[in-house]
Amino acid sequence: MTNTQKPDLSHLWMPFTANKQFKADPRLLVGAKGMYYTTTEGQQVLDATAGLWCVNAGHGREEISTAIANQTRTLDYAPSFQIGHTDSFRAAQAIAQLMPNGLDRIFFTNSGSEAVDTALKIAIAYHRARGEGQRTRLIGRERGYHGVGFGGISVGGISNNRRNFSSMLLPHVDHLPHTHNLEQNAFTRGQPEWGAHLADELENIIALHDASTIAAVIVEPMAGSTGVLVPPKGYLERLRAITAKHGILLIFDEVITAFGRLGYNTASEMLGITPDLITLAKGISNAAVPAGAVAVHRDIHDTILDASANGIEFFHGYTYSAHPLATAAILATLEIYEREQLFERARALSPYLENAAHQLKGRPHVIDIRNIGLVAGIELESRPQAPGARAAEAFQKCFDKGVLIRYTGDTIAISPPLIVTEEQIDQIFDTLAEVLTTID
Ligand code: PXG
Repeated sequence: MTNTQKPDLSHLWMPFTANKQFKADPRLLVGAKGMYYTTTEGQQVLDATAGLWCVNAGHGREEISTAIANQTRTLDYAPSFQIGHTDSFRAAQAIAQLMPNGLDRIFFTNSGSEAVDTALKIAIAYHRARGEGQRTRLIGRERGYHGVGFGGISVGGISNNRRNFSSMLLPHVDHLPHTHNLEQNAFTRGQPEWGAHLADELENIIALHDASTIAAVIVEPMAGSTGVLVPPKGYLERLRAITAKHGILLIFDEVITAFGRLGYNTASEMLGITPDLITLAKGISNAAVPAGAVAVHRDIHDTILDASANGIEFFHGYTYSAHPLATAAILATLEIYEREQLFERARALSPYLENAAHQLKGRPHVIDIRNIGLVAGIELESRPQAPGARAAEAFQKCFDKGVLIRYTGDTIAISPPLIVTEEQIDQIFDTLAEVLTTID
């Protein structure tokens, strides 16, 4: 069967997809290069979402493909426990160099979900190593997305992801309020002025449970999956101050925000806030091979290692931690980011994207526009009794017009590869503007 013939669709149970609907009217991709996907129909579709927020250097990068191909010929696989391969150390060093000061110990995973669960475990192991084994409580945030492991959905705040498992989530988890508020912040460009005080809710949670029971707070600096929630000015700073005051670790889930999405190595760098751990995935390998990691402050790493008399210090890891194909892809990807100065490019383009996005104000159904770095969220008013339907229709119509957007609920998220041009940004928002006028 050639690649362009349509396969039998019945066997694949698709993730986070309306399977029945999709299979009745499938959209199938067979190729990708630069800013474009190719469909089975031969249509070129502009990728306004960098895949799923992950193909930051654009598709089909030869250097990455070559590195992966060479790697699979020379060392296809190396066990990750008790023995190492040279590029795993090089990749860890290359990642560490992009992290905020001190967060230079790297634990490899294969996905963002695994990075989150790893980070939560490290936080708990750290407190135990310090003789504070009672610090096991974890604090997440409403509307947070931290992947789909049991740890991730427990600290996460997306009720659709939690409902089926509500009686089996991790115990001793609390949630901060989310920061979304249309009355106060609708149509803000960049970080809203209103909302820093919402971080003070952490003091109430601490007062309730006592700091001595709390291991860590985990938040996305910019919440992507839930619909582009930009942190209010001062909000993350306050979370940092409160966690530091009470000896609680702060984990930034930067699976989306790291590697240039906001125009910097990390959101931490952009905002000048240093958490204790950072979770990474997606752009780390340009999504050419599944990969993830946790960047850990060296003091946390050293504390856990020093607490162990001998033998394995941390009973955790994956068959494919630092898989040779992943480390090859990571090294090649980070080299491209550096050589092409793609994070600087994203930073320089972000005012252009901001302007283009905010041009949609006044278009039918648009009740908010949010942006930060090379990300924009356009929130549509939901149809009565049919939340998500309007954005779904916009998605379908944009796709038919050759632009791939992303939606969650009734918020459209735009997050193109960092190689996007101004003309392509115009095409994305012109298409959206046109499509919005055709939707009830
Ligand atoms: N943390 C964050 C902040 C994420 O955005 C994960 C963890 C989990 O990563 P993995 O690699 O296990 O999927 C994510 C994933 C979307 C979308 O369209 C976002 C994600 C995944 C799929 C779709 O918003 N984020």
